[in-house]
Amino acid sequence: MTRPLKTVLITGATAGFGHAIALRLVKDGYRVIATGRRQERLDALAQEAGPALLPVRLDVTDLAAVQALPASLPEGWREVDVLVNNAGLALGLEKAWEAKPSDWERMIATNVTGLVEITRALLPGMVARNSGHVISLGSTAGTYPYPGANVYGATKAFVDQFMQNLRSDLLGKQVRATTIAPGLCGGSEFSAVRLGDQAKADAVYTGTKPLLPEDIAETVAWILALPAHVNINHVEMMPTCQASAGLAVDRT
Ligand code: NDP
Ligand code: 8X3
Repeated sequence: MTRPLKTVLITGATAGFGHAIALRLVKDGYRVIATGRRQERLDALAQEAGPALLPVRLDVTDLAAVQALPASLPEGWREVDVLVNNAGLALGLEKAWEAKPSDWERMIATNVTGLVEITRALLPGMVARNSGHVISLGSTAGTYPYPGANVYGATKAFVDQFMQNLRSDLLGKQVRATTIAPGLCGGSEFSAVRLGDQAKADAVYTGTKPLLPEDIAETVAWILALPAHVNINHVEMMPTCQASAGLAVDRT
């Protein structure tokens, strides 16, 4: 018999998608463990969401803290049914030979190592209970290359392949695995973090009608609400104003 999915842990719930997912899932009746590095943001979210949300400070690149997390959760919150691997970032848009090695290292540490380590920390409990769901944020950048996406896009391709491989490992278990791969999405801190400049970040969305964090939250809510025998493997979503626009040719 499968238990109802109840407790959701979200990484990177202090802004953007994670924040919207946390509020949406509390509204839908889940209990949410909201994590991120900025304590004041976690406190504000807890205030807004009420007692169904537990704020827990967590840097996913702090591997000791990630490994200690399941046992450090308060009584009654330790059985995490759903993990939403959302924490992640892009840094810079420079060509590969101009990019900062420290930016590459931070993207890999967060988007790849942090994601696999927290999955590794929470998956054994799901498998032991034979019930659970891991949802990870990939990106269209993991499928469609573009100039300056070098390591960021590669980390998101990793996420998608890791999740597909999890599905293979989980065959025969009642534990689901899903990647959500959005394209252009505004209303979050993503571009400000990437470009380090709010005006440049705002310009990314000028003249567009991008996806919004609430659209991602709606997708997560839909995936979780599906019957237990349905596994959504991969969702790619773009705003209507975005599409793949063909290969480029150098004619110089
Ligand atoms: P935001 O920058 O708005 O939010 C990122 C979140 O990740 C913040 O809550 C931040 O919190 C958290 N975070 C960053 N580093 C760490 C860390 N080391 N440990 C814990 N938390 C961390 O971005 P979005 O909401 O837009 O992006 C969310 C995810 O979706 C990312 O994985 C991103 O790559 C992906 N994505 C975004 C798209 C977009 O266009 N916006 C499109 C496709 C995918 P804090 O700083 O408090 O730790
Ligand atoms: C975010 C979408 O196109 O900026 O992952 O890489 S994009």
